[in-house]
Amino acid sequence: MLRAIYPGSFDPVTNGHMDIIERASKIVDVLIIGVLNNNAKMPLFSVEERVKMLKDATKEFQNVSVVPFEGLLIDFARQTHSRLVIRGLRAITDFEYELQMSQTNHKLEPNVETMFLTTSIDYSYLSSTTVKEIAAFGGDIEQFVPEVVVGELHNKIQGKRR
Ligand code: COD
Repeated sequence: MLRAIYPGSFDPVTNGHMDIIERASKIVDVLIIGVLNNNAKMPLFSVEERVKMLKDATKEFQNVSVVPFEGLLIDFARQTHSRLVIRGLRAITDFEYELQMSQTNHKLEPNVETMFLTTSIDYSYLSSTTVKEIAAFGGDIEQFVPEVVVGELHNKIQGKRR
């Protein structure tokens, strides 16, 4: 049985992440989405909020689960008995960081491999950061994120303005 983790900040989950989740879930037997719990990164959403949105967005996928994690990614892979780390690659700008991360993780744990799925053309420009910026300026984000995120992001931004 092939178990994989798809780790990230998911602040918040976008349709680019969803595309990777859907495609990866067809390749592996079990896909565990790991949501980084690290306040030093100053996320807009708490880890509980990010996990909740992801659970809602992925509820139709039978072999996908969502859990928070802290500390080293490779320890999370060991704890979940996963042999594979899934990452998405958008542009050449992602490559340097991803290469360094996958090589470091492989040094730390040679039994865990990283597999990259290249972004779909439809989502190659999309990031959580741009979605937050569009929402902050009152733009329409419906085409960029799962339905659950639309309301949560507007509420969060309005709450910050109060
Ligand atoms: N299309 C395709 N893929 C996408 C898109 C898109 N539009 N948008 C994002 N992605 C991919 C990203 O490339 C990434 O692979 C994944 O989705 C998650 O993206 P993010 O931005 O939510 O998550 P990151 O990149 O911030 O996650 C970083 C980690 C949490 C994985 C990293 O910080 C980590 O491993 N932290 C734990 C500490 C650790 O182990 N450090 C040592 C590692 S060397």
